[in-house]
Amino acid sequence: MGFSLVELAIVLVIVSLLLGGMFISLGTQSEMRAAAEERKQTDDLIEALLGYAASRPGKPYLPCPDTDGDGVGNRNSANCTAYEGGVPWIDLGVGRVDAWDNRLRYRVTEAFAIDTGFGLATKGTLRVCRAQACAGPDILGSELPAVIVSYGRNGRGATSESGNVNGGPGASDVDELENLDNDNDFVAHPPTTAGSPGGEFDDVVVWLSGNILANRMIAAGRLP
Ligand SMILES: [Ca+2]
Ligand SMILES: [Ca+2]
Repeated sequence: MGFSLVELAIVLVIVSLLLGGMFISLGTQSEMRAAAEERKQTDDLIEALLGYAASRPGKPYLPCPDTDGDGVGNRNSANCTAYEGGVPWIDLGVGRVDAWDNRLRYRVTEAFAIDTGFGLATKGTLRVCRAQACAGPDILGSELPAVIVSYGRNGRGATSESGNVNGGPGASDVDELENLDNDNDFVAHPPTTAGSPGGEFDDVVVWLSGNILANRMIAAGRLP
């Protein structure tokens, strides 16, 4: 009794398929864990922004972006040096790097970051959309005070932990490019592969709603 060569070949094929399946699913599992970790981290960052605003002396305001990579927001007297830059992780106490060891991006509306404080009538200028064109039905949030971006597993365009800037997205990856162009609009949607309408995309984008910010400041007795 023994295996014929044909039987042996069949067994080998089955074993290799099973092993291959196992490795793929382990890889996918660890990727899913990293993505879940990242969503949790960015949610914590929004909470930290709310806490930061509530704990300012005088009227509440949001931190400035970190423009020199030391984790502290850069302020030039009352105003920020720039309104987009790194997450000021020292000021916030969270968010030094994302789940893929790249630094997180932070954009804030000028009127919310000025250290004389914002009020209940202050409006944000930032928008998050499902697509780069940001047409009416694609708008997920507008008049936003702040947006935070993790550049995802591919990390394209992100600044690494050691301060190097990674290669950027391709010319057709318009949704990821929108999250790197230093303007008021950002794109958020589930990951897509190359060749999709907005190109390859894996960024994790979260935003602070003006209404949630106002509500928390009222609840904390800091506004009106
Ligand atoms: Ca990305
Ligand atoms: Ca943009």
